[in-house]
Amino acid sequence: MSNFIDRVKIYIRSGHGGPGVVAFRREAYVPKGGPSGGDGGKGGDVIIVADKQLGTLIDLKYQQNYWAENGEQGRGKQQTGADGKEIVIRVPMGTLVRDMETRDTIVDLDEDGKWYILARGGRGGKGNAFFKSATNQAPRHAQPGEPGEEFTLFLELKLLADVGLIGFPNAGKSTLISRISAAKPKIADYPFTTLTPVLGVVKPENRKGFVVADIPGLIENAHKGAGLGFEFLRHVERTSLLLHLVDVSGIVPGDPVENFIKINNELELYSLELIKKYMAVAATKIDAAVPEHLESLRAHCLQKGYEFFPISSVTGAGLDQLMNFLAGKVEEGRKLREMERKDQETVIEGD
Ligand SMILES: Nc1nc2c(ncn2[C@@H]2O[C@H](COP(=O)(O)OP(=O)(O)OP(=O)(O)O)[C@@H](O)[C@H]2O)c(=O)[nH]1
Ligand SMILES: [Mg+2]
Repeated sequence: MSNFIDRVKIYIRSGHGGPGVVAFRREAYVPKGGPSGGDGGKGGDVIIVADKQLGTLIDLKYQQNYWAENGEQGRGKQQTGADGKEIVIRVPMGTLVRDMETRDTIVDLDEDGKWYILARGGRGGKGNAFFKSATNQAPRHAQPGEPGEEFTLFLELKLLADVGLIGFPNAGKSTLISRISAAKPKIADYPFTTLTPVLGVVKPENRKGFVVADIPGLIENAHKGAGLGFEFLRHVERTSLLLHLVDVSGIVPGDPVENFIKINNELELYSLELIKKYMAVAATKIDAAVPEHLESLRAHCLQKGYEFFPISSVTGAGLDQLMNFLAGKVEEGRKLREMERKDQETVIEGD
């Protein structure tokens, strides 16, 4: 099994509250002491937190049960029992917690350090000291603790990146990310070299950095499961734009324009949201280009209104221009989202 796991099922249970107790003081020379039974402790919570150090849900594949401790029962002398220890589940940034049955999203852990209480520990029961009153000086009852909560959850990781690389196997996606970032994915001249997504941070000079996601190649009929199917497209769903890489060197079989259209059809079959995303096109391997391929792709992109970048990850041609463009687009996207967020806030304040 690969180390990259992006979907897991887990079982969680918060701790039960400890029961309150019935006890009476025994003191020298006091024939009958008052009620002194303490309250039970609170059960432990189950908490989930996003950790940017993590990149996979693999740990949760091996450990699927998360039970927090129960609260202790109350003690004599009006002492409260100890609270049960909480459990903290650490997951990669970008993990969505969903209800197992409905698949509704319970929480989106989309920021480092963001946390959420998945199950609250039960309250401890009151001891008999609590029930002492003017009319009942010696209550002989205590409360049981509240039960904890129990859930089966579905965790799904959707990586957070700004730019998603899309293209046929061998289009040169991994070579590009290895050239523009510190990421070092495997590169080879056979299809499906990349089997799991890889993130790389790009930092062009004088620009804000951004994150690029390299995912396994797509082929025609991916929607029917061909190749690696749609398995990894969820990891570009949250990007602000897509960069579609098209080989113009002839290493990828077929006509580049037809290849480009084939992949776009697959994206559309995957989700209408994805195909609506902004897309730019990079013609790859121009150091070894078949001139007609490069020109027919350029003409198609011009006609369809796609921003077009001829590049070579070997010689570095066109890369600065492309990185500048991507940095600008990412920044635009961030500003737009920031504005949308502010708009929403004003609406809430105006309510
Ligand atoms: N001449 C030339 N070859 C390139 C260039 N970029 C990539 N290649 C070669 O193209 C082949 C495929 O490159 P990869 O980067 O592994 O392609 P990929 O798109 O990641 O492929 P998958 O992981 O299989 O989807 C490798 O043999 C690379 O060396 C380029 O700019 N010029
Ligand atoms: Mg690759």
